[in-house]
Amino acid sequence: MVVLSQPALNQFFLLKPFKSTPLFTGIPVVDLTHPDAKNLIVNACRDFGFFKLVNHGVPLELMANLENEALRFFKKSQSEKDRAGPPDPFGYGSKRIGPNGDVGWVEYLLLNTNPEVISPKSLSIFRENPHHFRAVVENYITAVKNMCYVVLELMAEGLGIRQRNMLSRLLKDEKSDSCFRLNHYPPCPEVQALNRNLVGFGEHTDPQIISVLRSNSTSGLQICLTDGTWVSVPPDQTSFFINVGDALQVMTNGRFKSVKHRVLADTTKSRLSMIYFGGPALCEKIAPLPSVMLKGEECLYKEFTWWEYKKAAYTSRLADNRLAPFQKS
Ligand code: GA4
Repeated sequence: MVVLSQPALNQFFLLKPFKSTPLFTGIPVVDLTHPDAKNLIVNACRDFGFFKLVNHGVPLELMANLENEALRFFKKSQSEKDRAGPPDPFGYGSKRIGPNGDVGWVEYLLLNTNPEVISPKSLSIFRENPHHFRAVVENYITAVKNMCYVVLELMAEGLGIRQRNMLSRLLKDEKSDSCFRLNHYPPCPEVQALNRNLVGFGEHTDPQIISVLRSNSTSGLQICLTDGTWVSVPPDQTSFFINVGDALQVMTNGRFKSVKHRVLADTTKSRLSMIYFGGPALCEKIAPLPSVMLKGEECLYKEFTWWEYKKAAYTSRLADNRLAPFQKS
């Protein structure tokens, strides 16, 4: 990534007056092997829309292998990386996020995880990048998906849904519209002198059902608590961080909140994160699940297909409330 001068940084990236956010010690931690995991998950999703998952069973080696391959990719020359872009939406992207003018101090690879519709661009990324990049990505995603099914099944149980696979089936569907993102936030020493924060990835909620994030040990991730306070998430490279997405907020009729989050770039250390976004098939109807609703409870959202929601999402800016048009007045 090209190092920018101070005026250029000001021009392109949202620099906020520096406000130090201490590492927050109150992030809920869920041990996947705990006998009460289902209730811990439900409470965390209700109170934070976010939790840290430990004892998850995904071999740490898979994370390390992918981190190495990703770093190998991001170390390539700009022109080589650009050959894997632009992101449409899949492929390599730098600084520009989405199609509507959002920018951040980040470069990334956005990949489709559905083998049925894996885009030619993703295939060419793997062809041009040997060292088993593809196998390493696939091994990681397979393990994370399996873990995610367990989380969603416990969640369904905790919500009192009789059909355990009510949520996990959406991701197990071979047409599930899930994707995977590798984000690289290079260090930016220039910003230290400015006493400002440099936005790596601006505030947003994830559109899908659930997101599973793993990062290296560089901090930067912040979440917005229900009272509107932003707090920094202490990094933990051996654990996963789980986000509730917009679709799950709708399906639980607002019991779970999709968590607003953002990433600030670091002045000295690079941050590497890998995120699996579990989404339903495009034709899937999203609406509050009758099995979570109480007798007489009003639906807060209109029914829509995942395709309708995605179409609207891609006309939005990152910070927009994408659920607003689907809310019942
Ligand atoms: C946010 C979550 C995922 O990173 C993502 C992003 C997507 C993109 O980068 O192409 C979006 C963004 C995300 C939400 C609104 C639209 C679409 C950029 C953007 C401005 C891959 C996703 O699914 O939605």
